[in-house]
Amino acid sequence: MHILLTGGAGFIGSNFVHLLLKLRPTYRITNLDVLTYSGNLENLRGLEKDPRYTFVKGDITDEKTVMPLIESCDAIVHMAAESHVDRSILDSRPFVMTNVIGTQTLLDAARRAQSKNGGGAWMKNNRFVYVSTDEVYGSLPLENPELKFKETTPLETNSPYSASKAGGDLLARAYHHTFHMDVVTTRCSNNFGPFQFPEKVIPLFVTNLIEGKQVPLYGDGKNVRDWIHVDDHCEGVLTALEKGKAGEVYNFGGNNERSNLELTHEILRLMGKGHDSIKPVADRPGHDRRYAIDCTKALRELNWKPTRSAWPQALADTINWYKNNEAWWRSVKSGAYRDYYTKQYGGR
Ligand code: NAD
Ligand code: TDX
Repeated sequence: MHILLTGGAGFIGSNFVHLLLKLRPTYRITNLDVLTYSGNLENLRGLEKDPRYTFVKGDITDEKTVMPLIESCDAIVHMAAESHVDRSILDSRPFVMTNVIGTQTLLDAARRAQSKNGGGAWMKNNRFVYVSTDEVYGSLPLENPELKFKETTPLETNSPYSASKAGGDLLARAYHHTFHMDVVTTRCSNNFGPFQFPEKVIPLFVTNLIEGKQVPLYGDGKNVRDWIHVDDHCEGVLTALEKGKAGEVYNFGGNNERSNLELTHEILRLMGKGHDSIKPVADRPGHDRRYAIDCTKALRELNWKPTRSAWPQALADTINWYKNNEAWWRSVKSGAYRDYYTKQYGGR
């Protein structure tokens, strides 16, 4: 099996590459990534000489780049995206370009591609996995803790990020319906783990605390997220690729709901810091209140369940990874990140 992975130099993509080469030693993987601020080849260090792995620098919106790559692979796992909600609030255009036009470019190239070795239309025998997010379902109220997102929950996007991801979901659905393409969509909750860009809340807070800084908590801190370890998500994507049914959507979550205040207290406790390290800041505009995922379909149909997400151990291991990999995040924080945050938020 030869997989074309998009966005493999990012947080989830690079973890997917490492996991796949470990779990499926006979698979080959080609990583197509344009290396935006969040793409980092350091995440894949050591793989340069692995004959099973190839890196191609290129943009998913460029049809000339993607077509030959699709024609030489057996499946596509599409993860490339602009992924940060706060950035989408400041400027939504790159989100529409990559998350909508990029997804359309890939789907359309896959529809028109020929299989390698003259095997007819690529889409007849090969699968396209679209990696989406639980944010496409919108927001749940805090008052009804029993409510969770199911695959049948209507899409009700609130941020430019989630709207652009949902554009991809709808295109993926349409290409299955109209052209009978073998498309499977996955929707996962908030990931944590190694190599996450320190603009997302966990690596931002952990690295700020190592640097002796405060952590900027948005609004009243009561917003809830369901945290899943990135390896559980990556295994979910792999099972969707191997066992999912064409045209279906699968939710993945960690069964690990926490308010941001609970998350922050847990990080402070594990890092031996006090409440005075919290800096309350203005809320994110349009901030979704609660995400919670019902992943019983993935358990029932894919035999998938999260096994590495349980706290406090998984969170403590992640904190230790950032403590042990200071060079990685310091170089990230001193470059694109610093310029961006200094400009937008005065360097918090
Ligand atoms: P990330 O920002 O860390 O990585 C995104 C990668 O995509 C980067 O390597 C970047 O260089 C690449 N990329 C961006 N635009 C591109 C383009 N036009 N062409 C080629 N490559 C491009 O993001 P992540 O957190 O690893 O998220 C990966 C995927 O998973 C995204 O589709 C995201 O929507 C989805 N997702 C993320 C989470 C989460 O908690 N992080 C949860 C659910 C779903
Ligand atoms: O400085 C901060 N302070 C804060 O209180 C940041 C960056 C975030 N937060 C809050 C906002 C959210 O309620 O923490 C929560 C998590 O924020 P993010 O890490 O930015 O994640 P979120 O907005 O929930 O989106 C993430 O999960 C779904 C990913 O970034 C998406 O790519 C994914 O699709």
